[in-house]
Amino acid sequence: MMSSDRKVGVADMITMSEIDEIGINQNLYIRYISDIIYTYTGSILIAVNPYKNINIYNKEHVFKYHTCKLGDLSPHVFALTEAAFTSIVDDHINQACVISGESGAGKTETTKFILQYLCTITSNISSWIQQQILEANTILEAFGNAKTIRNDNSSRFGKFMQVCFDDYNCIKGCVIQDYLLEQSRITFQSEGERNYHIMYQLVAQGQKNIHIANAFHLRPPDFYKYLNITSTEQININQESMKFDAVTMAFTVLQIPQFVIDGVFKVLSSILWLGNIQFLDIDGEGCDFSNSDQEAISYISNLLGLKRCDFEKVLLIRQINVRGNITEIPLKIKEAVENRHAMAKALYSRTFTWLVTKINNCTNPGQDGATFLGVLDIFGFENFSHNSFEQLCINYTNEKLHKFFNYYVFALEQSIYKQEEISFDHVAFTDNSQCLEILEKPPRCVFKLLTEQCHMPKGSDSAYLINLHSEFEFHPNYIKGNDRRHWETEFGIRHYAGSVIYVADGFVEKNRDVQQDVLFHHMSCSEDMFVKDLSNYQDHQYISSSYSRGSSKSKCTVSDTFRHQLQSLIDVLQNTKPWYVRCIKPNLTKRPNNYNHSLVLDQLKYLGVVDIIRIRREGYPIHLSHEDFIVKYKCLMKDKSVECQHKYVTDILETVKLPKTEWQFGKSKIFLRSVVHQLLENKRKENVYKSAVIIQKYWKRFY
Ligand code: AD9
Ligand code: MG
Repeated sequence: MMSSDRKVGVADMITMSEIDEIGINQNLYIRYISDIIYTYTGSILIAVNPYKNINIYNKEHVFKYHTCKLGDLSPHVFALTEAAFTSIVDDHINQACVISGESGAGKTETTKFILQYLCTITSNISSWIQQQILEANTILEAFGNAKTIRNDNSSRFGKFMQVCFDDYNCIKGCVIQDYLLEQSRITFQSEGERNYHIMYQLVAQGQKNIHIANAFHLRPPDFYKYLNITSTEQININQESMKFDAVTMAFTVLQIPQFVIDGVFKVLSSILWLGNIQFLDIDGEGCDFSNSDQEAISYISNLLGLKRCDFEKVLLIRQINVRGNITEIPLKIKEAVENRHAMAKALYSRTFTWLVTKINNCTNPGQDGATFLGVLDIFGFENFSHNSFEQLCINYTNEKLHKFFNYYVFALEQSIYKQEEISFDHVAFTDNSQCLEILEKPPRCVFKLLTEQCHMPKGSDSAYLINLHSEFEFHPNYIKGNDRRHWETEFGIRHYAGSVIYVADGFVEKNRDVQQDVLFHHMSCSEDMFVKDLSNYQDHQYISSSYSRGSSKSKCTVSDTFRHQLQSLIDVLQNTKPWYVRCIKPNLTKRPNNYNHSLVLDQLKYLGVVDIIRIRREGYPIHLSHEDFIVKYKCLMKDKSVECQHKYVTDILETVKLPKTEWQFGKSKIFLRSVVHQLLENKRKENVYKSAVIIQKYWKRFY
C-alpha cells in the first residue's frame, strides 16, 4: 500500500485535501531526505534527481512492480511503465511517456529505466531485439551527449523512441526520431564544457592502441583545437577508451559492418583535423594555407578519400551559380574560417542522422501496424543570460508540449466530473494558444518572418528584428527588448514559463541550412564506401517535398523542418494515451542530499504541477465520498441520525447558505469549491470549540 505518514510524506499529492505549492514542495522535500525520489500527482509521476545511486532499479524491483497496479506499491517509474504496458495488453492503445524537466533533471536516466523495465519484462529466449534497443542508446549517447556546466552527460538532441509490440505483447522493434542536434558544439565549447563524448573516446583509444592511431591519423587530445582541453580538466584515457570499446560493441550488436564503423571514425578524425587548419590572409582579398596546414590537408583528403586539389579548392574558394554559369570567388580569411567550421558541422550532423537511420533500419519492426509505447526525452524550457535561435526552438517545443499537457490535465479532471455525472462548464485553465500563434501561425509569425529573411539574398538579423517589432509591437506575448537601448538587438517572448529575451544576432545564419554541396559532391566520388554513402544521404533538411535542387527559395530552413517534425510528434502523441514524468533538479551543483526549495518551486511552476492544482481549485478541488463528508460534518447537525445519505449531505450543505453553484453532487462523491469547504471547516471548528467549552464547564462543576 502507498504510504502517507509524516516521516515519508504523501505518496499521491492529489489525495491531500488542500494543497498549494509550498505544501507540494515540503512534501517532496520530506520524501527526498528519506531517499524517496518518486511521488505521484494523480497519474503524473514526479521524480527528484537524487544525484546518487539508490538501490531501486534492479531485477527484483522490476519483477516486484510487474503485474502490480499503479498505486499498489510506492511510486516508481517502473509502476508507471507497468501501467502503460498493461494498457497496451488490455486495451491495445498506443502509449506515450512524456518526460520533461530542465537540463540535468534526470530525463535521460528515466528513459533508460523505462527501456530497461520493458526489455526485462518482455525478454524471452531470443532477446536480441531488446539488446539492440539498449545498445542503440549507447551509440546515441556517445554521439549526441556532451559535458555541459549543467550536466556531465547532457543530451544535445531530443528523441522520441517508439518501442513496438507484436500481437503477443513481445517487443518486435523500435523506431527512433531525433530532434535538433546542437551543431555549434562541434566547433566551439564554452568554459567547463566539452565536445561530444565520442570525440574524446576515439582520441583516447588512439593513445592506447597504435594501430587505431595510425589508421585514423590520431594525435593526443590536447593537439586538437576542437577539443576544449584545459590544464585543469585532463581526459581520463583509460575511462574514455573503455567507453570506446562499449561503443564498438554496440555497433556490432546493431550489425553495423566493420568498414562502416571505420568510415565513421575516419569522418570524426577529419572533423578534428579540420579544426586545426589555420589559413593565411592574402591582402584582405583571399587566403591560403600555412605550412603547418599541409599535414592536416593531406590527412583529411586521405581519410575522406578526396583528391587533394579538390579538397583544397573547397577550403579556399566559393562557387556561385549565376544563371547556369559557375563563378569562382576566393574566400576571405574570415569566410574561409567560417566555411571550414560549417564543413565540420555538416559532416558531424550528417553522420549523426545517418546513424539514427541505420539504427532504425536494424530495429525496424516492419510495416504492419504494431502497438507502441513511445518515450519522449526532449529538452526542457531554457532561459539563460544569453538566448539565441536554439533556445527559441527549445522553448517553442515546450510551448507545444505544454498545450498538449494542458488539454490532458483538463481532460483528466473533466473525466472525473463526467464519471460522477456533474456539470463542469466552470473549469478554466490558462491557455498558451496566443503564445503559440505568435510563434507559428501563418502567414505572419516569428518563424515565418525568419524564413522569409533567410530566403532573401541580403537577409539580415537587423531586418528580421525590424519586421518583428513592427508586426508584433502590440501583441500581448511580445516584448520589444529589455529596454530602449536593446531594441536594435533583442526581442522577447512571454512564454507560459516566463519571459525570455532573445538576442537576434545569428538567427538568419543559424536558420539558413547551409549545405556543403560541393564538399559532398566530391565525397560522392570517394573510394570509402561510408563516405560515399554519407554524401548521398538525404538528411532531415532534404525531406521536404518543396525542396528542389539549385533553388534556394524553396529550400527548407532549419526551423521549417523542425516545425514539421514537431507537428508530427504532436499528431502522434494526440493518438496515444499519455503518461507524464516531471523530473526535478534539486540543486545546481549536481550534489546528493542537497535540496534547494526555491529552485524546486520554480520547476514545479513551469512543469505545470502547480497548474494541476490550480485547475482543481478553479473547478471543484475538494472531492469527498458521501460517507467521509457525513463523518466529518455531522457535528453541524442537531439530528445525528442518518436515514438518507443524499438528503443528509444536502441538509449539511444548506447550513452554510451558499449558492448551489459552489458545490455539486456526484454519484459517489461530493464536489466542493474551496469557499464552501472553508466555511464548513470554520463552522466545524466553531462547533468543536463550543463543545470543548461545554465539557470544560461540566467538569468544573464537579471539581
Ligand atoms: V539534459 O536536458 O539531457 O542536459 P537530463 O537528461 O534531464 O539532462 P540526466 O538524465 O542526464 O538529465 O541526469 C543527469 C545526471 O543525474 C545523471 O548523469 C545521473 O548522474 C543523475 N541522475 C539522474 N536521475 C538519477 C536517478 N534516478 N538515480 C541516480 C540520477 N542518479
Ligand atoms: Mg538528457
